[in-house]
Amino acid sequence: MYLKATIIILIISFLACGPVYSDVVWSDEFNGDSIDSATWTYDVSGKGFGNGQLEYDTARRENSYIENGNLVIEARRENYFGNSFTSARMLTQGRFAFKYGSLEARIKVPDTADGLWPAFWMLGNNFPAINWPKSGEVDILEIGGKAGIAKGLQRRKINCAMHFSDASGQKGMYDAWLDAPVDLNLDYHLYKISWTPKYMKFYLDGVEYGSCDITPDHLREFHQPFFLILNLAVGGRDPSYTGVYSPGAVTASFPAKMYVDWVRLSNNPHTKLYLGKDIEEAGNFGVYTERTPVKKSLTYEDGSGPEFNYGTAAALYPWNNMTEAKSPTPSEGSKCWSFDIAAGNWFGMGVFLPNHRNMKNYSDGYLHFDIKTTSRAAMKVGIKSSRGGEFFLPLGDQTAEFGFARDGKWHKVKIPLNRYTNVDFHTVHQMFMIAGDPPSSALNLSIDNVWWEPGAARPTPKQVISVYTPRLHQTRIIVCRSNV
Ligand SMILES: [Ca+2]
Ligand SMILES: [Ca+2]
Repeated sequence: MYLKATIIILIISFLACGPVYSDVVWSDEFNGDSIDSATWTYDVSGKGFGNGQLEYDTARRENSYIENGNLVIEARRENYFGNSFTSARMLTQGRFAFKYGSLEARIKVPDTADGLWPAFWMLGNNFPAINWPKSGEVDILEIGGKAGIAKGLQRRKINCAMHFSDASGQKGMYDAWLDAPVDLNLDYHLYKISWTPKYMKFYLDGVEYGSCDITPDHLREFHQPFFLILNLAVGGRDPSYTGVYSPGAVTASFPAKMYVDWVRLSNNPHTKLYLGKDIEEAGNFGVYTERTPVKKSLTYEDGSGPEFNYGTAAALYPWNNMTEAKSPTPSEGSKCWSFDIAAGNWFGMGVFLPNHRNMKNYSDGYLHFDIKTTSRAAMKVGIKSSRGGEFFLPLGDQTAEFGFARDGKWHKVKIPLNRYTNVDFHTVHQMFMIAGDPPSSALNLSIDNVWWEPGAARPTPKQVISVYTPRLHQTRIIVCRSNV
């Protein structure tokens, strides 16, 4: 009787002691009609991602789609812009990231023999603004590697891996390998990472096979949010994971399909979610303003602090040939940026964020800044994103395009942000760049009052019709090119 009461009290106090962990706090079940463009975007490239991968990764429906409650990534053997294969590499950067928790996926991998390399993995949210491997990489599942091929175990040998900057600043790596008891391409299996402030542990079907202590100081990268990647790579030039170096050496059957039934994140007491809709900026956004009414502003550091790479502050980096000059009277407030630029050498600077901002609400808005110079030198203004790329727009030479004039007075420039094609506005990490080719004579350039104005809200498209922003003319360009 006494024992029973104690047990009941224990149960009651357990239930009353706060949140219950191991709840699924985020998932993509892939049970809808189409891939959720609010969660997933694409790396579109045929350049091999530093691994010499042979495929061209596309955002086409042929290479990724929903079927019977699964995400399917389909690799094909076909000529595409000079590559011999196509596939897809899907990411959640700027849409979904998390820190700490248990992330598990139910995946049926294709028969990898030989040359296929399916992966379920993550990169640190500050990639690529912060260089790999300092940004951190975590591979939850890789299969199809040359170590398996050498032993005839390419359908069973899997690994997990972590890439980081080690205590001496060199490339560091942890990995663990497992020979599964069955060929993994025959059915779905569960691939999981359990991540706490103390460790990362890796599992196949609930059985742990890898564990790494992440408490050493030099593993700071594993205490920031990570975003997810699902992809199906084909081969790669030397050195590569598969050791299958040429299209002719790829013996796997095509089309090859990687099925993902679901991806689920369960929480622990330290879990934090970073959902695109929660982190998107709204209202006028101050890049470098004092009095202009803005909802939020960047704060600046010099970029040298130990936590800068993982924080939200910005740094102004003069890249080349821009020397701080005595300020003129600012156009706004009590300070401005002013630079002396020498003749005969290219110049450039940027407002750098190690961690991107979600500026999706500004893709149809405006970039505003005040500028003052007498120089006729060629100049261009740019923005850079972590996905997609960077884009520089030339400022009119002697004209008043966007409000720019070169008469030595302050001018207010207003550039429509939809001129910045190829920028993923979900992941902007250079919010204002200005650069130019070598000028024929020395000049002074002053800038002030830099801010972003949002555009009118647009409905979210049901399907991904272009990769980074739902802008129809980009889609037309892509269609034209693929018909050539
Ligand atoms: Ca499903
Ligand atoms: Ca100012």
